[in-house]
Amino acid sequence: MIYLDVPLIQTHDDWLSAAECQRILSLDLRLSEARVLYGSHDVPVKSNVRRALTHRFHSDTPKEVLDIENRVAEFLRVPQRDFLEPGIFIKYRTGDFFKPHVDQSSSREKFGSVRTDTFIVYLNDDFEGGETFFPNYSISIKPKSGMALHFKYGYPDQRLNQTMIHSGNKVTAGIKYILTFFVRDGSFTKEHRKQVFY
Ligand SMILES: O=C(O)CCC(=O)C(=O)O
Repeated sequence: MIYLDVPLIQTHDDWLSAAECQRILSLDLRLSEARVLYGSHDVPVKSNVRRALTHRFHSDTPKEVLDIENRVAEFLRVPQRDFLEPGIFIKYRTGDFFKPHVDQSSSREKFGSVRTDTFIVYLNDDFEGGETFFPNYSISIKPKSGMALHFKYGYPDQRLNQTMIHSGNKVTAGIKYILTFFVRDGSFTKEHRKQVFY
């Protein structure tokens, strides 16, 4: 369903099957408290902007997740496979949240590229709260198991991109699980991977 054309906000029902969601949820992943990059030196800090547990896939990416990464890259027609950052698994416990923020990274100098698109796959929906909300457009996406959310902010007009503020609303009961992918406008190398925190 297209919620907005420009900047694009679109969902795709049943992007993953129930069995695929289950397979990801049953992976034995090492999770850590989410951090964010802060300040002009991109220092990783625990932040009151978000509370969640995350796992960023690196060289140990299980085949199930690699398959999904490849599908995301094909689906979004990224010009090169490494324009897609490796996936991030996010677990929001009851009370966890991601306050309004933008996903663009300010680090073109550090990474040689910036993010242009976000692709979120909701892995379950047996919880309350946890909507993805775009306050500037009053668009609220209610997670559905297997559904993907794609939104863009790689337009030439930076003011337009800045309107793509969004939040992961507080989970008020149960646990929410998602996979998040970011597309960049250039290669994201193994060296870059070591420098990101999420
Ligand atoms: O959890 C959500 O619904 C949103 C996640 C998010 O904002 C992000 O990963 O940038």
